[in-house]
Amino acid sequence: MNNIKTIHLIAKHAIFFVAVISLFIPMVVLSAQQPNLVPNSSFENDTADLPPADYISYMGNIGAKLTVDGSVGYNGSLQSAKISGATVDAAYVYTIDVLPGEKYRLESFCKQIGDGTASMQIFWKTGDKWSFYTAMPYSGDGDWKKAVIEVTIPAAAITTTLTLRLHIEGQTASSAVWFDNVSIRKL
Ligand SMILES: [Ca+2]
Repeated sequence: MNNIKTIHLIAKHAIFFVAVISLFIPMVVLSAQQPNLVPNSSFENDTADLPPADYISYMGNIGAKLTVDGSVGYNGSLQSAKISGATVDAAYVYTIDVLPGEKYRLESFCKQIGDGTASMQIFWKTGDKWSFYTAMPYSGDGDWKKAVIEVTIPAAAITTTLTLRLHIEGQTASSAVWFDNVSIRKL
């Protein structure tokens, strides 16, 4: 009887041990990647048909519409950030504080229909001066495309912000662009 109890006890502990190990395996895998500094990066927590809460919405012309689309999303997700009617230009803007020498990787997904040039752009500011700019254009064939930029903040910078712009210019009335799964990660 005691032997049976002992076997049950060992079996119980073995199951608990496996369960604990299995909890740690995903944490070990995830720890290889730095956290995403963009909150609500898939726009799933936003209210559809309103501007995304965590971004500044910029529009260069009256009539541009910048709202969360509740029926379109990257990789089967339900929502994304949409821009339409940007006959001049428009953008979703997100800014973080950074330090000299730091390295960042920025990613986003975009799809567009109709006319217009969509891009993911980054700027940074040293004091009052915009000191750096680069862009990664998307192609406009209606499929989701990924844009990636890796950048190192200049060692000479003193007070610096890094600004991400999800940008579109030159749309016609029937054109639309969607952005989703935005990330800024420290490398
Ligand atoms: Ca999404």
